[in-house]
Amino acid sequence: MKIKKYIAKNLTEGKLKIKEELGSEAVILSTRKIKKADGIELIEIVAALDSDNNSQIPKKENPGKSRMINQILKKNQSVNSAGNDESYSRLLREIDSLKKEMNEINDNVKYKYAAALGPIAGKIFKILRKQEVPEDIALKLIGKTIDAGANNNLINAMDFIRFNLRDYIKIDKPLKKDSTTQKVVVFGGTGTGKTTALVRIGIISKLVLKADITLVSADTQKVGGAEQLETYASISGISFRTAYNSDELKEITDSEDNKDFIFIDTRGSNHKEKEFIDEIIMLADSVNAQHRFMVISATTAEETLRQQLECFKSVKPTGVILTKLDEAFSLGSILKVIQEIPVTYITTGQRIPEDLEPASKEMLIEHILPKNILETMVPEKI
Ligand SMILES: Nc1nc2c(ncn2[C@@H]2O[C@H](COP(=O)(O)OP(=O)(O)OP(=O)(O)O)[C@@H](O)[C@H]2O)c(=O)[nH]1
Ligand SMILES: [Mg+2]
Repeated sequence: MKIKKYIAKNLTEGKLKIKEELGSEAVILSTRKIKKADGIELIEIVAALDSDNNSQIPKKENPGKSRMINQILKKNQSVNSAGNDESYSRLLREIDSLKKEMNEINDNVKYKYAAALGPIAGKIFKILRKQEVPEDIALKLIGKTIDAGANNNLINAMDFIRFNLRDYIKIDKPLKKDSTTQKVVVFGGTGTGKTTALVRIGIISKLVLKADITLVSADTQKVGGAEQLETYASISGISFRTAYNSDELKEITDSEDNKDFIFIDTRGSNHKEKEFIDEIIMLADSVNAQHRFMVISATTAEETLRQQLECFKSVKPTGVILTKLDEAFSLGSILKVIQEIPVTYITTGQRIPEDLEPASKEMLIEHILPKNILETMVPEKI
């Protein structure tokens, strides 16, 4: 891990410096404002780059398969050191065929219903599962396609499925001013994009809705957590407060009751920690937060998503902010969440505030099942 401190005039300049020196994989650990002797304000940013940057490492494969491959590799090493070329290439062939076999087994499990569904419905099933659409939803969609007689050819069937995906997506409208002070809490797993999403919504509310707003950080446990939000607030000319517990948060919201919105940032943590979930519930309940946005990264694995949904339900989320759509490979698994809780906003990059949009069914369907999906798939693979 390489850690470096940067001093810059503002966050944008600092980010540029970091990108130039550490590259785009670097992460910002903390930010704080500092004052020079002449009174000029600067920003100190601490950034880090994991030297064993593992973003290129493929997903963990079947442990049994890894064990077998490791055994072969071990064998391979000893044979290779003995200089036996013939055995060496035989072992490489063995590994290759083992990999193929394992891939076939994985496919057979993932696409287990494909053969029974017949040629067209079977292909659709494979496509939906490749896009990570949960098995039960894929089967329901196919059932509907067959019932409607829309499975006579693949193109028509896919259009029908795309249209019917709407039934599995809930959408909510973005925030609007009213006569009350609306309290908005964001919560979710670590690094999902809570703080940046909150800042974006805050800036857009201020600029587009002409709303009077305050940003509050209740993320006081993480080093630099509150400072990150404070920096954004000061750059955007938005008032900022820090709350160390739910009593302080209540005092702040009571004293700011002339505002249109009070946006509350919380710390990210492991959803499996009950203490963390209780803390979020306490914060949101103490101020009667009307909007409770669960922030979910579109890159989250299917099983983690399922667990997060289960654990965060007790916070009574009113909406989802779906982040990092630009980084997601396939989005089908998100259906499990968004068929229950409406998506309000999506984010598609790191720019603040530009990369935030109100959610729409059409756009989500395009991410889950792109119109050109049949052109992009290798025919023999479906
Ligand atoms: N590519 C991409 N990056 C994003 C997006 N949204 C946020 N990020 C980046 O994700 C990183 C984490 O964002 P934060 O807003 O700090 O996440 P957080 O959930 O507040 O993090 P913690 O408070 O540490 O749990 C930052 O580098 C953001 O720029 C997005 O839509 N796309
Ligand atoms: Mg944060």
